[in-house]
Parts: sequence; C-alpha cells; structure tokens
Amino acid sequence: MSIRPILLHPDPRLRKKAEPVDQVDLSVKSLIEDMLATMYDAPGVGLAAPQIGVLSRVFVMDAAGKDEAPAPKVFINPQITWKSAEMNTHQEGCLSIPEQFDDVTRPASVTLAYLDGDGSACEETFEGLAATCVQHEIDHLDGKLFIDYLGPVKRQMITAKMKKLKRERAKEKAETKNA
Ligand code: GNR
Ligand code: NI
Repeated sequence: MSIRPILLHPDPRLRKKAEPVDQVDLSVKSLIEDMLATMYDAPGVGLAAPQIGVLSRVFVMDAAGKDEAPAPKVFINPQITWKSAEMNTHQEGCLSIPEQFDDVTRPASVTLAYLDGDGSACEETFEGLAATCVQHEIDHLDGKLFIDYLGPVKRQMITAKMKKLKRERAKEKAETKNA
C-alpha cells in the first residue's frame, strides 16, 4: 500500500477520458488500496484514478462526517442512471486544484450503477455532499474539472494560479535536491 503523488492542474492526464475496468483483479485491488491511502492522507472526500495518473474508471469516496466512523466506498465503471430535476449548489474544491473553491450547481440527487471493490454490481442513490462528490469524481473519469463549470475569467484566473504553484513546487524540489 502506498500514498501516490496527486497530479496538479494543468496536466494533460487530467483531461483524458479514462478506460473502463474489464476485470476486478489483484492489480485493480492494489490500485484501490493506494487510492484510499492517498485520499485519507490528503485528506479528501473523494479521489479518482486519473488524479494519480491512472486512466481507469475507478474512484473512491468517504463522505462520512467528522464524528462518524470511516466509510470508505469504491466505485468501478460508475454510470449515472438517474438524476433529480432538483438542483443543488455546493462549494467545491479539488485535490488537483488546491486551495481554490467555488460554487457549482448540479443535480441534488443521482443514482449510480457501478461495481464495488469485490466486483459486485451495485445500484445506489446519493444525496447531499455524496451526490455532489460522485458527480465531481465521474467528471474526473471524463477529463472534466469543477472549474469547467465556472466562467472563463474565473477559470483562467485559477489556472494561472495553479501554473504559478506548480513552478514554485518544482523550484522547491530542485532546491532541496541541490541543498
Ligand atoms: O475533497 C474533496 N472535497 C470536495 C468538496 C466538494 C465537492 C467535491 C469534493 S471532491 C474533493 C476531492 C477531489 O478532488 N476529488 O476528486
Ligand atoms: Ni477533484
């Protein structure tokens, strides 16, 4: 089990469509272990495989509250089979776009068909933060980021900030190596 580096926007791997998983084998189970460890370490409410550079249709989520027991959930090949007409606006953030938050409006409730970590077929309806999160994660599997829902000015501002952050991180890394 290992904590993997999370890719930061802009990165071409965050813009690709991920491929379906054809078999929930040991390599997929190992990927899931790494994704859960990486999500809890970050910490985040969810993490999609493309965020660690793996272009497979897998995401993990734990939407339990602070005072609740951990509730790790695994989603393989998720598909939205129903969306509520009712919409909900939630402030979103993303581990690939650190420290940037903005409101996104999405269906308030969605039903997903997916395989769980054992490869069993499941169908489940989500609401509240979990509904927002599963839609945010499925977007990652399609190369989409929450900033794509914002206007072009906000999106470009955030992208410019991220480019600067990435330059600073690269510089710090070079300095520690040369120290
Ligand atoms: O940790 C996360 N919190 C969050 C808050 C509101 C809406 C979506 C999310 S997902 C995010 C982790 C992440 O980037 N997942 O891809
Ligand atoms: Ni994200």
